[in-house]
Amino acid sequence: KSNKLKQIFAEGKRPAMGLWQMIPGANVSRILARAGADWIMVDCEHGNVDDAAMHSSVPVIAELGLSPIVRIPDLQPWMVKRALDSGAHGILAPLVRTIEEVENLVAAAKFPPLGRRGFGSPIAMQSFHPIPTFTEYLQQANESLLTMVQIETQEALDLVEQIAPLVDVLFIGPFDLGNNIGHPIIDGKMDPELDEAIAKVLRAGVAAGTKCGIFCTSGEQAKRYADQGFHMISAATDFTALGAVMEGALAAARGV
Ligand code: 3PY
Repeated sequence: KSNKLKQIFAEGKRPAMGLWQMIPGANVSRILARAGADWIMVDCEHGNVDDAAMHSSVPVIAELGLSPIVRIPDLQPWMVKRALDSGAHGILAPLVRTIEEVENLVAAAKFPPLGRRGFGSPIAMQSFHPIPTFTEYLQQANESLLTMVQIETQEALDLVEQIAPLVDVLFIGPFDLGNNIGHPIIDGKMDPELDEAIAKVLRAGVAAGTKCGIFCTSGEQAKRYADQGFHMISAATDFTALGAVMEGALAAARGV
């Protein structure tokens, strides 16, 4: 119930726009949520967000009506369990390389008989409105919680048509994808081969009926991917955005 991101996907009228949280704290989550996003990525891979910080951010985002999504640090099933038990509406797994890894992640995210997730979800249930009963949560979680993997390695790019039907979202990490296919992003410039790799992921997603997401570093870039048909796009990251605003204020104060 009330998984905003899933609802936007189901309506299919517009892309779901998100913000990226790397700085820990419920107040950071609150500011990002009130900025008007549809979803917030709580980044436990590269962000400074540990298990306790994840547990304080995820409920705040959900209570404000957005979808909290957790990027897990690595591909361990227990990380999927912690993220979903904290109340995340979905998980994003970085750097997948094999079908087996994807299948194991999906199994970790689903209750039996579809998967191997353990049941103990009173905290997770608080992330939905109205709060479901234990039975309702159990009955709805497999269908409602979103599984997402990052397509950002050569191996995952080669397998993308096979990965697409297994997950809800193929999410491109353009920096890692560029690095891993031998065309790193330099000074914000993307090689045509990286553009083609990104287009390939979108084609595979569209063919399979799987949503496609991408990490962006600016609203302008996010708009370009929205125009191309991406379904889930991040527009800014707290750490970078905060620095840019502070720098701008100081420059203005100094008249430069
Ligand atoms: C990438 O661009 O590689 C990402 O995963 C964004 O954090």
